[in-house]
Amino acid sequence: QELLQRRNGNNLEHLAAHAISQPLVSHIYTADPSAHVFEGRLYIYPSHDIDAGAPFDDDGGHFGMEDYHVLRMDSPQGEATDCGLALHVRDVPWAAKQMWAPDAATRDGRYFLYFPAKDAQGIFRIGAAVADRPEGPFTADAEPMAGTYSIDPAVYRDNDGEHYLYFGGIWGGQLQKYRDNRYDVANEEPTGAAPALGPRVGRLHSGMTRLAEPTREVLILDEHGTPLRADDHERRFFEGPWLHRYNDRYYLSYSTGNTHLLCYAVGDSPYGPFTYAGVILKPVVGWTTHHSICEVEGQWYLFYHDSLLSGGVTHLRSVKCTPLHMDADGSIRTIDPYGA
Ligand code: FUB
Repeated sequence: QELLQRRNGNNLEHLAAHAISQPLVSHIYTADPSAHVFEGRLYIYPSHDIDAGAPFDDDGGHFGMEDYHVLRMDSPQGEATDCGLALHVRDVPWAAKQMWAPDAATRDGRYFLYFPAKDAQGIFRIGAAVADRPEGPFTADAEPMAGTYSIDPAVYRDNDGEHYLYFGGIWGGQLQKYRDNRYDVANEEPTGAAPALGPRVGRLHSGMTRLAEPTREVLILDEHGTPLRADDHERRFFEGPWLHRYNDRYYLSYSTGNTHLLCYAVGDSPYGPFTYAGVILKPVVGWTTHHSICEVEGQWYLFYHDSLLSGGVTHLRSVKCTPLHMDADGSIRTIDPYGA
C-alpha cells in the first residue's frame, strides 16, 4: 500500500475525495469489467475478486478468484444489480483455479461467456460457456477452446456479423511463454529494441465456442510505422486487450501493466496493424488497470476498476464507469481517475 500511495503521489483519502466515479457495487469486489448492451440493457461481466488467502507473488497468485457474477444496469447512471452466481470454477471440468477477466458475446439468441483459468498443470487456458440469458447461469464446455492460451479474452463483433476473439497478458498471464502459438517454458518477455509481444486474435466459428482459424499476433506500431520496442514500457501491450470501432476505424485498447496506463492504438482491420495513439486512463489505485469501452445510446463509456474501496488492496478491486470522449478527429481524451 505504501508503494501504491507513493506511485500515485498522494494519500488514499485525497484520491478518494477526487475520484471521478464511485464503485458500481460495494457488497462484493469486482474487477476487469467487460460491458455490453444486450436486449436494451447494460450487462457487465467482471472478475469477482476475493481474498483467497494465497500469498502475493510475481505471477498474480494472490488473484485467486473462483466464480463470476454478472452485473446489470438499466443505464450507465443507474443502479447496478448483481444477477448472482453465473459460473463457478467447480463446474468447469478442465479448470483448477484463478477465474480471471472474462468477456461475453451473443449470437442467435444464445449468450457466451469467455473466461481464463489455470488448468491442473498451472497453465492458463481460455474456456467458453453458454447460457440462454445474458446473466447466465452458464454451462461450461468440457475442454478449453483449442488454440487459445494466456488470459483476458475479449470478443468483438464486427459490423458484418463476424466475431473476433482477442486475448493475452504477459508475466502472470504467461503470454511471454508463447511464440507462434507454441509454449516453451524457457521463453521470456523480449527486452531492449526487440519487438514487443502483441495480443493474439482469431476469428470465431459461427458456433462461437471455437476458433475458425489459428490465432495471429497483433502488431502495434509507433508513429514511424515501426513495431513498438519491448523496452517501451509506457506504450507496449501488457494485458487486457479490447476492440471497438469508431468512424469506421478499429481501436485496440490495452493495459501497459507495469507502467499502469490504459492506452490505445488505431487501425483499419480487426487484425491490425494498429498505430499507437495515446493514453486513455492515467494510473488507478492498485497495480492492475483493466477496462472496456461501450457505446450506450450514442454516448461512449469507459468501464474500469480501482482498489480505493478496499483501501488499496491490489487484488480487491471495484468496477467503475465514466463517460469517454471520442473527439471529432478520432482521438480519445485522456482521463485522470482522480481529477475531479
Ligand atoms: O484480474 C486478474 C488479472 O488482473 C486480469 O486478468 C488482468 O487483466 C488484471 O486486471
